[in-house]
Amino acid sequence: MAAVTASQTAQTAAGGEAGPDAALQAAFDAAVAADERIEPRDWMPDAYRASLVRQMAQHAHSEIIGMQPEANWITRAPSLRRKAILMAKVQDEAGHGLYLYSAAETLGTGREELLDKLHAGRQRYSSIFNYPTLTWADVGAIGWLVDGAAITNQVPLCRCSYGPYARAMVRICKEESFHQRQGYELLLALSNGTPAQHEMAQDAVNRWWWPSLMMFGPPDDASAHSAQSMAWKIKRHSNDELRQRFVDICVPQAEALGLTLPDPDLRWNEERGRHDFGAIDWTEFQEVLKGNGPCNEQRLTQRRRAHEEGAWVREAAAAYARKHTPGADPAVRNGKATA
Ligand code: FAQ
Repeated sequence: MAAVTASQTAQTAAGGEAGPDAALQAAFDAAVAADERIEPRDWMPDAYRASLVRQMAQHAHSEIIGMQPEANWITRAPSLRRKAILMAKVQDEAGHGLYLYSAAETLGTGREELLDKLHAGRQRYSSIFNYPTLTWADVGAIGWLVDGAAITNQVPLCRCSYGPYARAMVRICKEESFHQRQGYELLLALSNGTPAQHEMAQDAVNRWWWPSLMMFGPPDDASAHSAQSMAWKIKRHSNDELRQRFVDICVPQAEALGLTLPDPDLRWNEERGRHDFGAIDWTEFQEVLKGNGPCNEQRLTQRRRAHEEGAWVREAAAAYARKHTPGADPAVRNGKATA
């Protein structure tokens, strides 16, 4: 909303009949309708701000908790090449978390507060990261399916109405697309390998397929936030629409991989021009959201431990920043102060 800041609109509105709030709301609505970006300095409704913080925090938390399942395999990667790729990928996910926490901070919510809420179990992260990585093939299945689902969901977020979130997503999507390809390439190598390797790849796909479909969220008729988020152009498509898009993308890719998607009801529907697919186990999804998935406890415990063990890094970085801040107390700059 480049042209209208909150103070400008308030001044204009002061002389009008509708009052400042109505004028600010009208300017915001007009900016959203015109597909302009809302920027941090712009006025926005409290509920829009709160919903963005909710979604962006959940997204940021997913990126950093999402490092855990694959990081389990860094020490056991089967070659130096695979290890280097996996380390780079896991590091990218940390970077995505940082972009997203920074973007959320532009809404006035500090990352310390968001992390405290995550650690206290008061904010969510994606259900998908509560499943275990049992074999090396799971690294491939995560890249192909989990990163693939993430891209399908996140490419439309590059056009999100909130500028900092949209811009963060552009960069994230470019990196996720490499992640998806590395997973696909890994699975292809296993699928074309020995019978045992092929079976390992198939087993991983069998376990990750349904949880990947759940990543898109509850069905549209049970999605509490979709209608409002779509009206605000935070979300551009509904959960079911993106899930369908993902299924349609995956079917030919699975064929090319020589792997079977574990759904007997999956078939092309000529009339709809889309694939029909089987019923998702929403009870399992709700249980995972309640904290009862196979790895919920392990993931949060590990996250809290990593945060505690990283306290000295945060303190050192803050001390370094203070020391190099122009105008800081010279004693602090010279490292003589202990505060
Ligand atoms: N897991 O009303 P809706 C990644 C919650 S990043 C957990 O439909 P909304 C990269 C939802 O928060 C993956 N909770 O909600 C990577 C809400 O709860 P609340 C993360 C879920 O926001 C790859 C309630 O259910 N991506 O994978 C889930 O309109 C590999 C009602 O749902 C993003 O976060 C779920 N799957 O739509 C990293 C993308 N689904 O807040 C490492 C951005 C729903 O009322 C390795 N987020 N819930 O307590 C979004 O697009 C949306 O937030 C949705 C949910 C689509 C996830």
